[in-house]
Amino acid sequence: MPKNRTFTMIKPDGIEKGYIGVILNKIITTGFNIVSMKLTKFSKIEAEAFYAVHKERPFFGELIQFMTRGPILAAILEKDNAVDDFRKLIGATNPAEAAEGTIRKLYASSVGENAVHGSDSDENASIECAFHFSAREMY
Ligand code: FUP
Repeated sequence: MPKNRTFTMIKPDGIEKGYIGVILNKIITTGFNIVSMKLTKFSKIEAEAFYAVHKERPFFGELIQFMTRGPILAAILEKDNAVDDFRKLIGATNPAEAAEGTIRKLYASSVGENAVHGSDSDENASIECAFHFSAREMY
């Protein structure tokens, strides 16, 4: 597989619980190279734009409230087959259904507060990387 890029966030719950270090260690030791990274915070308008695809879902309000309640760690990761391999590393959206050893199994507490985000396609990875990083911040 050629090298490609995916976008991730350690979400506010992961930051609050002090999991930045262990989650980054898992990402790096799995073979992902960090090409961009920043601690940042969504405004309400930004979070609504980032999650616009979920606008009509019943959990949208809760999702926006959660994603804006504290900082996030946003990063661009590079690896062979990055999008699919990162989805495997983070596990199912609901940590109760996530495979053993996955980041969500280890560090998430619920389907809403699930510690990390990972892009679900190459196309969305590009959109999400560009949402948080300018061209000169993508190394
Ligand atoms: P994922 O791709 O695994 O992050 O999951 P989705 O794109 O389906 O959902 C995005 C976010 O919406 C999840 F990370 C958490 C939130 N969500 C809920 O709060 N409740 C749900 O039932 C589904 C998703």
